[in-house]
Parts: sequence; C-alpha cells; structure tokens
Amino acid sequence: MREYRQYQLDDVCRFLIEKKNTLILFHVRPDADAIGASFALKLVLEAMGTKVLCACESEIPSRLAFLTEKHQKSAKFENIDQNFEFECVITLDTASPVQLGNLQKLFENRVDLMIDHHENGTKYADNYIRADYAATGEIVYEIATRLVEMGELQTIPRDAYDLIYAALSSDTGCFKYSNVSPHTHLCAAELISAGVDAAEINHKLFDCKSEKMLAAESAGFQNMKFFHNRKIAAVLFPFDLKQKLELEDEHLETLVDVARAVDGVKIAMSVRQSTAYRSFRISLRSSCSFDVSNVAKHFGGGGHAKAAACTIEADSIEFATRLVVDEIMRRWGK
Ligand SMILES: [Mn+2]
Repeated sequence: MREYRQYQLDDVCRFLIEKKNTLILFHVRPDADAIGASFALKLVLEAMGTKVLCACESEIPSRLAFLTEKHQKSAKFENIDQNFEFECVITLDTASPVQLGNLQKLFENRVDLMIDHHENGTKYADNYIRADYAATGEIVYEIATRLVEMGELQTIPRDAYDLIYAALSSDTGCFKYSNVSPHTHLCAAELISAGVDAAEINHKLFDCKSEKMLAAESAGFQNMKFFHNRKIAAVLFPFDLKQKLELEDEHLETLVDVARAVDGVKIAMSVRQSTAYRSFRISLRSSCSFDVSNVAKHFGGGGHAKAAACTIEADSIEFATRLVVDEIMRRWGK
C-alpha cells in the first residue's frame, strides 16, 4: 500500500496557496461539520483568488440549507459545473473512501489531501488529521488563522465564521459532548467575538425540528428496544414505517438521540432501513467509556469513540439489531 504523507499545518497552507482550482468533497449524509468546514474553506480560498466548488454524493439536507444556499446553488456532485477544471481534490471530514458514497469510484485515487479529525479512519491520501480536535471546522479555523498570519489571506470572510461555528457546535452536540476541549471553547469564543450569532445558529441546529422529524422521533420512541439490563437502547425504524409516515432519510437523523436521552442508557443506537432492501444504517452513541467506533469499524463503518455509524446487510431489522448488540456485548468489559 502507498505511504501517504502526514502534513503539518504549514504544509497544508502552502498546498492551499499554490492551487488555483480546487474541488472540495465531503461525506455522504453530510452533517453541519462536513458542510460548515467545507464551505468555510471554500470562502477562505475564494478570498485568496482560488476557484472552489464543494460537492457531495447527496444534496445538502433541507434543515442545513441555511448554511450553504448563499454560497452554492447545489452541492450534489451531478449538479455542479461539470466543466470545472479542478487541479486538486481535497476531502473534509471524510474518514474513509467509503464515506464518499457513489463518488468513491470516481475519486478514490484522485484525492490530493484529506483534512479530518477522525481517529480511526483509513488514510487514502496525503493528510492532515487532528484527532484531538472536536470538529473538522476547528481545523479549518486553524488553517484560516494561519493563512492570515502568513499574509496570504487579508481577513477571514464573515460568513466563514458562521460556518465554522456551526461545524463546532454540531459535532459537539452544542458543546455538550466529551470531545469538547478548552481549544474548542477558545475557538468558539473567538468566533463569537468576530460577530457570530451563536444563539441563532444553535437554535437552527438543535432547537427547531421539522414536524416530520418529530413524527419520526415519536414513532421511534414507540419502537424502542432495550438490551443488557436497559443499558443498551435501540430505535428500530423499518422501511414500511418510513413509507407510512411519508418520511425522507433526513428526517431519521435524530432517532439515535431519542434512545440516548433515556435515563440509564449507556449505549444508544438507531437502526434505519431507508429502502426496501435488506440494508440497515446503524448509528451508535456512547455515554460511557465504551468505544463505539470499534463496533462500527467491525462492520465496515467508522466514527469516533462516542459517535459512530455503519451499514449492515441482514435478513431483518431485528436480526441487524441483534448483530450489533452481540458485537457490543462481545466487547463490553474487555
Ligand atoms: Mn466531523
């Protein structure tokens, strides 16, 4: 296997300064960190005279469109200008090539630089990985700040601050998760000093949900199963339920939070069947020292110690759930 170079911050900056046409890719089912970090970097590079497009397998979920609509009409790869002659490809917040979804085939060996904060990813390009950072947005802020210090960037664009704040807040559950460090708060403080309306962004990210999302959470609560003395809770969401309630995948993203909110639950999961096929999307959250990223990795997925995900093929949703619970139990206490 090819050895990839590990970049230092200044290597990343020099790389970004040299390139004049850049394609930024981020992971499927994008969250506000993937989106915020990517679009903030786009604005920073554009301020330096670089032409940049951001792209992803899927469209920006409608509840996060407020972050991007001003900056690019669509982020779905097939909708972006197909005549764009990019000279380099950078991925953000994308820990393994699989996370590029259907763009994997096209780009797997064409990524020039991966910028990420996942600890247990698969390196597929020269990289700058800061597993000590809570969000990829934290890295982009560091890059932008350094570019200003170097005199390459006059000032960080105003909208980039909002995007970076959204990235930080999103990946820390509004600064609640254990990945939050003093550095995360210091970044957030600087962003707020620069004029970010934290209350407004957090309201949009966390407090308001569409009626469809709430309908999904309510149905998910009715469909919760407990294991291991109620220390493990799983919300099962089969395809027929999704159809019955006329929901899209993006409405099912907070289901795992329902399981996580139950008093006494240490490991929460959601098991989502988004099509009629026997394929199940598993989201895992840990509220204890148990590392769920190893479980996700066992099934070909990945993530962080406290939040991870994978996709499983199984004959039924119950069986898919059982497979994951068994794998958790096998590792529990080891
Ligand atoms: Mn992230």
